[in-house]
Amino acid sequence: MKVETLLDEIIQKDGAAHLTLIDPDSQTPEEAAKIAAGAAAGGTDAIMVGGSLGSTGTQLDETVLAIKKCTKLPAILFPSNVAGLNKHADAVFFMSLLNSKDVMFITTNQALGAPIVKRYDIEPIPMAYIIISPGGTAGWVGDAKPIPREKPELAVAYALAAKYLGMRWVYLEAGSGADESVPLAMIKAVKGAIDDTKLIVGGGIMDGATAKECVKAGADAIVTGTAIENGDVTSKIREFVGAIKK
Ligand code: 1GP
Repeated sequence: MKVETLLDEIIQKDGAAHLTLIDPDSQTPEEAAKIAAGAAAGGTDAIMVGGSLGSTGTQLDETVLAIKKCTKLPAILFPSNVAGLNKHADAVFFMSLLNSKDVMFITTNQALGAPIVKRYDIEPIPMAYIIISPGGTAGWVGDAKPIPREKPELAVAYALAAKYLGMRWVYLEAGSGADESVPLAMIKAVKGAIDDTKLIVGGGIMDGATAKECVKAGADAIVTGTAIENGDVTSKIREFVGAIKK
């Protein structure tokens, strides 16, 4: 089954999906595999692999392979540029950073990457990536003009543009480790506008209660990474999964 179909079905059945983000630059491939296995035991739906810095080459390759060895969950690439592609993954969020000021992150990396995605035969999932203030490293590296937190209408405008361009997924990103996650009013306004286009929310979601609020506001999927960096991965993921699923 296609990864996108699987995610669609999970969202339909459970009300929301949980995605665990693993940055290959943050630990060894063996440690990444342990995190993935722990997250799988906690009930996460897929493993996203990527990061803004250093998620390339051998480190990425060995991390994806190690994750694939220890879990049956789909591994979805979350690349910051063309170097974040890898042939061992199941799918790639084929994303455009719509509010970047640099065409590299809007269409150039996509053009450079598209033939590679085809050659590797990994499933592209079309996604708009929209950086919300503060935006973190992703915002800085991607040369974004982060959307001010009190301007949901700007996020709506970008998300609607994504929908009209045919993208089936929209990701509102506050930045990894952000002090505050994407504002609930913004999530609500965006989901109200894009309707059946899937909405992913990530950045700064540190507990189940916050994840639940994001889903109640309209998020179809929640991404967490930082929250599982210390402590017991399985119980933390269980907290998120228990909070967001029907
Ligand atoms: C970053 O949205 C993701 O791209 C996850 O953010 O690390 O804050 O969970 P956190």
